[in-house]
Amino acid sequence: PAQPPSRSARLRAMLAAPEISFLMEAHNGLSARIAQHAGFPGIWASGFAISTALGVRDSNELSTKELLDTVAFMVDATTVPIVVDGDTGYGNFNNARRLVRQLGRLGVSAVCLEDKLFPKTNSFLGTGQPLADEREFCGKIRACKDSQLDAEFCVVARVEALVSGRGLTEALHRAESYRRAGADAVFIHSKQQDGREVLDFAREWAGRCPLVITPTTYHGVGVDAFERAGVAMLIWANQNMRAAVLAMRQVCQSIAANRGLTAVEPALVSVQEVFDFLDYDELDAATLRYSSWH
Ligand code: SPV
Ligand code: MG
Repeated sequence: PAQPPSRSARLRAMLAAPEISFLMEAHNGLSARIAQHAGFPGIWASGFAISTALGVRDSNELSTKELLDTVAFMVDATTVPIVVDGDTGYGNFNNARRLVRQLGRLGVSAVCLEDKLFPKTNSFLGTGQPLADEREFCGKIRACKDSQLDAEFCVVARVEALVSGRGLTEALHRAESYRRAGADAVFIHSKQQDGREVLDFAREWAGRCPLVITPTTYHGVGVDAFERAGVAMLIWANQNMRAAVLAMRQVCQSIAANRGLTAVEPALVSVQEVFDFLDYDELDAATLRYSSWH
């Protein structure tokens, strides 16, 4: 029988499709499972969200080993494609291509690399955002493409020129260089609120390769505008983590203040729901089948 398309093949098809696709942020096995269960066809393993969930800053405080350990849980918990936020690749081309091979062995479908310097800082911090040398970053993209284990694996080049105030011309120039170096898609990032520069970029880019965006600050713009502009993939980049922070803070404050659970209990999922969601029944069935084979 024909094999179903691999996760990487599905991710590649989503990028190539004429309609827009939506990726949801996840930061561990549970949030990945929740995102898939809600119907998202793919997952964004966000550096910001994974760092935050582990209680460290999105400033490359996490090691690659710690990232890979988290991503392994996310792969195990799901069947949809996962795009991993690889930041700057944790060093030079050599560190980046090793990361690509490690991600490939885990079953990850794509890595996103941004044209900044290691250690990176989150794009929404007011600090300066020094950009990588363009030729050096092109070499990093090429090294990753030359090293991937699976032909369908995608390397997404993230352009930070707009975030660092370099303007549309430089953003377009860099995006074109990264495309020529082998990037399968370009992620154009922006921290404006009106989405204008992303729409301008999309118009000028004119579909040279698939475009990826993350409307964290420009969430007020309806997704139809980006769909009409030809955006291939839209990432909801951090909302699961931010929801978790809010919910955990509220529940901790309430339990501490009330010295009891009466106020929070109605707002919690039951323990039984957690058992159901993690499919404890499967383990019962497997125990019957395997614990005494004859
Ligand atoms: C992330 O989710 O870690 C990202 C996207 O890189 S952003 O935080 O918008 O820079
Ligand atoms: Mg990130």
